[in-house]
Amino acid sequence: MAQEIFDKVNSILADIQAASPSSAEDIEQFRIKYLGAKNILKPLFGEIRNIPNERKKEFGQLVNTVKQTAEDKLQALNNQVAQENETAEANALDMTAPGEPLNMGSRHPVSIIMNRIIETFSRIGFTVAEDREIEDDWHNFTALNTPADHPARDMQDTYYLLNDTERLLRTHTSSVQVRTMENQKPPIRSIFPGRVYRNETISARAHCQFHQVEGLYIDENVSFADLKQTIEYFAKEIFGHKTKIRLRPSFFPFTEPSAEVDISCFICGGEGCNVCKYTSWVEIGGCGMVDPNVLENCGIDSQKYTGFAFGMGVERIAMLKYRINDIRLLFENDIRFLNQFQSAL
Ligand code: 2NL
Repeated sequence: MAQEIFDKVNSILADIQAASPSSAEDIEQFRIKYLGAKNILKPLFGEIRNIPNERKKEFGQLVNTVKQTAEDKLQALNNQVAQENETAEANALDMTAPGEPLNMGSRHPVSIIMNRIIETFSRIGFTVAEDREIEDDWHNFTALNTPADHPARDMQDTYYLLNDTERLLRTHTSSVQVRTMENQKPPIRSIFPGRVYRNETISARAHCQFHQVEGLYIDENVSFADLKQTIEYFAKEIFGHKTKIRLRPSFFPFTEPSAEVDISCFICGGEGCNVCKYTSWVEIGGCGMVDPNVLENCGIDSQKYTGFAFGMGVERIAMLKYRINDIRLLFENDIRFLNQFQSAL
């Protein structure tokens, strides 16, 4: 009688060891059968009284072995299923699928124009110089013949540093030209691109920061004719070869004589339109012969050397070329605006 019970338990143990449920459902059936609340070992406990005392301990150990075996098997089966799921997930990644296309960026219109200006002057031997945006009074104003009572120096027009009124945000890249003249001997033939600041009320036409390219050519016998030829070359390269230029007498503290640079209207070609305000001419910058005082301030012998200088606002050129009617569009970085320059590289 007792032996029969032992045999039964042993056969259950053999069944557990032999079992190989594979689906989640079969594993659950295995759990219910051997470890569930109504597992098949339970009824055997009732028969424990039929086992002689000297074999009760042996029976207890056997039943524990059966339970432990079932638990270990279940654990192993669950681990295996988890592993298989992970592998299936990894296999779901199709390594041969084509990649997601990268979003291509585009250059900012100001950068496009800036690069074109630099390229254009590079071709006729101008090098590029850059320097700091926080300047001192000397390099931004004094060396440039700009007297202390000049309106440009007013707190209203220039940004000064709070605790240091000697320092300011440069209002033009002429400050870089001063530094170049102080540090280099003529001939000097360079352009000076960079960001500049003016204390303006922001509107469709003005901003408190913008970009400039200025230029400088100093050597013996540099003449106004050289200036005019250089400007004409530049205007034709940027606005097309039919472009004409007009130099209109003007005033800058750092040049004498000075002139505003106009180009023939590249929109209407002289018919009259909104862009040229029915004048046939569009202003693109200013220029002049470097004032001898400025040369002397920078340690250059004004008896021996002459030079010309010019300057233009890059935003203005970009707005003209791309027909942009509000300068703020160039600083807002609205992706819908910037995306329109994808192909303008
Ligand atoms: C404009 C006009 C100009 C200059 C910039 C310059 C620099 C030195 C000496 C002499 Cl160091 N001149 N720069 C000269 C004439 C005009 O810019 O309308 N800019 C936006």
